[in-house]
Amino acid sequence: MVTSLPVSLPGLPEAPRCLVMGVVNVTPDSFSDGGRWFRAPDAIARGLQLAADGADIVDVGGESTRPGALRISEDEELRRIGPVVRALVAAGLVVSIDTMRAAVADRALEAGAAMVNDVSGGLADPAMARLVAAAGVPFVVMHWRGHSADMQDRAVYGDVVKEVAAELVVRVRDLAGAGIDPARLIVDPGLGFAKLPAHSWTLVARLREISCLDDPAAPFPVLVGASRKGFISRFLAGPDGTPRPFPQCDDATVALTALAAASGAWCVRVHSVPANADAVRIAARWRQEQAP
Ligand code: PMM
Repeated sequence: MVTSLPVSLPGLPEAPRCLVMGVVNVTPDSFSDGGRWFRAPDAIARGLQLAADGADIVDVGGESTRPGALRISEDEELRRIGPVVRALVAAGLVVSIDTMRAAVADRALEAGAAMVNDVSGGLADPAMARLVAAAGVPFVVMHWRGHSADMQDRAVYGDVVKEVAAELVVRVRDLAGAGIDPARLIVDPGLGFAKLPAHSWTLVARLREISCLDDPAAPFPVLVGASRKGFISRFLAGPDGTPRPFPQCDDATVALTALAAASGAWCVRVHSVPANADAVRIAARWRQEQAP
């Protein structure tokens, strides 16, 4: 069992289908679109385009989390995201802030962001849980084992689904203990984060177990970030073994979107929206026929 759609989360759209979150990386070096939207006017234009293409939520991030990435300062992160969040909120978009820092989340929420997407699930900054609890906004708890600089050293699992679920259970309990209403939590398997390609494939194929964590009667909404990830580009490598360049992985991302949405994902986080927006609608129609 996964959450039945629509899911009601304060400040976020409700739809009887998987939602589409469009990505605006205000970074010079992100995994998949490095540098294209680094200047604020370009990032704002990109966010508006994603919404025009059908994104339900626009996710703004100022810090790259590509494997091996080093952290930037808080001031730099604030400088990158501030004008972009303000402009997209002013344009009426539903904005999510992708950050591991409470101060950055705070500034974005003040500017009108509707949710916090923390790839560390609140582990990187001890102030994050209190901030989110006080704000009462939806919070994405992604599975995370450490910062990008050396996270791939931690990609060691016996049973990846059981271990990711067990570690998410601990996060959910800690966050609830810090005062966050569990009904505002969204879980995310963290594809590519301390995961080898085989781990990401297993997780994306078994979203139901991630949704349910330790209680099949109380599933969580699941966010899936497969778009342009390394496990796709490596799987689609050319005959000489060269991974397929990220921008050419969008068709494959759409295929995974359809599969994730058909298995009940609440939202997919994607870099290019139009075909993914079609895919979630096709999946919803498909699911209608499967209802008992
Ligand atoms: N992946 C990236 C950044 N933020 N947030 C969530 N919740 N889930 C993800 O999988 C995720 C994320 C890295 O991707 P990018 O730098 O290519 O956008």
